[in-house]
This record gives sequence, structure tokens and C-alpha cells, in this order.
Amino acid sequence: MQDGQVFEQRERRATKRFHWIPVVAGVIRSHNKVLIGLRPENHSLAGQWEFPGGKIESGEGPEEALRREMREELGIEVDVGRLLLAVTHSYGEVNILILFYEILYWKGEPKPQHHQSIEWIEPKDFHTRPIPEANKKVLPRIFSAEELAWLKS
Ligand code: DGT
Repeated sequence: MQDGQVFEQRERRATKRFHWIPVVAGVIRSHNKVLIGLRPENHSLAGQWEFPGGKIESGEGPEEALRREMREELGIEVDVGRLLLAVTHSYGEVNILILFYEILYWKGEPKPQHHQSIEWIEPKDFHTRPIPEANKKVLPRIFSAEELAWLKS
């Protein structure tokens, strides 16, 4: 391969790597249920059920972002637990990196301040709901990581 071609290939890779959006999501559990929210009408992926969370803002740490999102979306103050899983997903031009954290303790009663509604469901019922593509491939891994923590707690 010629020098010019190698350079072009590197340039292309650098451009492709450019559009990454970091997202944090909280797996909030109570007894044997987890809290999910229905994405609002005027947002991307409207009508799909997700783990509460959102984009990390500039200058924020991931755990700080998650505490802010839980406050804004559910009106609760949380202690962020372990990082359960990190996954990447591509929605065409937009690539997201989602960090899933466990939330074991919180103050206040979760209320939908952003979602159309929120619900506590058993992990086994997740497959009956429309969920973001990014989550489909990792649900079993999230719950096996979660179940380990639940057994230990
Ligand atoms: P958007 O996407 O521009 O309509 O803005 P928001 O504010 O609705 O999006 P936000 O802040 O919730 O960003 C989270 C992004 O990650 C969004 O593109 C949806 C995607 N996503 C995939 N799975 C999940 C999940 O389980 N929880 C959350 N919160 N987001 C997820």
C-alpha cells in the first residue's frame, strides 16, 4: 500500500470515530423488579421503554451525570453503585456509548418528570416491551450482572 493510501485510510478512520455520544443509564431495582420509563413523544426512540438516564454533559463525570438525570427525570437522589456494563451502538450517523450502572439506594418516590410513564417490571417481562435496539443485545448480560449483585445484597 502506498503512503498516500495509508494516510487516507487513517483520515477516514479518524473521521468515523468522531461522532460518539456518551450516555449513562441507571438500573434501579426494588425487590425483584426494575424501573423502566416510556420515552417521550417528541424525542428520538419515542414509545420505547428504557432504563432512565441520558447524555453526559460536557465537563461532567458519568456518575455525576447519572445523579443529575435521576433528579431531573424521576425527582430522586441516588447513590450510584457499580458499573454493570458498557455497550456501544450505532444509529446510522450517531454512535452511542452507554454505561449501565446499578442504583441500589435512593431518596424520594420516583415520579415521571420526563417519561410518558414509568413502571416497575420483572426482568423476565422486558421482552414483551418495545425497547431500544442498543438494549436488546445486552439485556441478558445486564440482568445476569444484576442478579449476581442481588444475590449478594
Ligand atoms: P434525543 O435522543 O436527542 O431525543 O434526546 P433525549 O434527551 O431524549 O436523549 P437522552 O438524553 O435520553 O439520550 C440517551 C440516548 O441513548 C438516546 O439516543 C436513546 C439512547 N438509549 C438507548 N438505550 C437507552 C437506555 O436504556 N436509557 C437511556 N436513557 N437512553 C438509551
